[in-house]
Amino acid sequence: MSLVYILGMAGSGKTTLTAKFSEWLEKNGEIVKRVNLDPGVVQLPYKPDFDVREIVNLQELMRREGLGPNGGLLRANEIMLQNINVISSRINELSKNASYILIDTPGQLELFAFRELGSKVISSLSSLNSVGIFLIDALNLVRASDVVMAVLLTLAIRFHLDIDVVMIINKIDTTDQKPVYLLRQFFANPKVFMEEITRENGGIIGEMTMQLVDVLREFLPPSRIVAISALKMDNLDDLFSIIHDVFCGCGDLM
Ligand SMILES: Nc1nc2c(ncn2[C@@H]2O[C@H](COP(=O)(O)OP(=O)(O)OP(=O)(O)O)[C@@H](O)[C@H]2O)c(=O)[nH]1
Ligand SMILES: [Mg+2]
Repeated sequence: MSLVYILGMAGSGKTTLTAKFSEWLEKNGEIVKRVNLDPGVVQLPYKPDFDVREIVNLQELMRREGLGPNGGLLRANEIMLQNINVISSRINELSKNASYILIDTPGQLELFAFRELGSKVISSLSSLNSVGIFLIDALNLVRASDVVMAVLLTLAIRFHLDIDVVMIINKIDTTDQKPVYLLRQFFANPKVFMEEITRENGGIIGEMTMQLVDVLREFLPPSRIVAISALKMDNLDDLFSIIHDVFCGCGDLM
């Protein structure tokens, strides 16, 4: 049984991927459960097996307590934390009859990845095999410095949540291969990547970024680059394969 946390910035495609990847896994014979941990989502393109809105629904909460969207989100976060045992026991229950559980996380990355909620959920389920998928919108990977930011964020999430996190480029149907090229250079060809950085940023920023790249490469193992289209269900076999590699600690690098 594998627990897959689907993480990413607002609008990166978490909910779409939860719907489409679960459909893909089922077509390939897996038993899949879907969990929605976003209290603010209005409509889901999949039928959740556990929906956190049973505990707290952002729209209702805002109305009831007269809160704005940000205050509402913080309050919803607090209520989810108070109910962490319910959340983890419901997910644990689902794990008894599943080969995969896909967890769709809240729209605001920081709510799950950088506050107490995510690490509490993950540590309460630490007996289950867990991996994080960090979705990056291909449209946000146009410059080498965007790659540095994406890698930094991936590492920050990994440190905070204390699980393996793999970077996945999403919405590849909307761009050319530039995002894949840039990420590949970062891992495979640091010299070319550094040249790209120097072209983009001169002076102190360029110097700082180059030093940062050296440090990041030291802490991030080389990885195959997986670029998918959740919407069009393209390359979901690559996603499946990289998740499998994380769990078995095998697979080819690059
Ligand atoms: N072209 C394209 N659009 C996509 C893809 N994946 C998601 N989208 C679109 O991106 C928008 C946001 O998708 P969601 O799945 O709601 O993203 P999310 O990360 O769950 O959004 P929040 O939960 O609000 O942060 C929707 O319009 C999707 O149809 C993709 O692979 N390609
Ligand atoms: Mg969503």
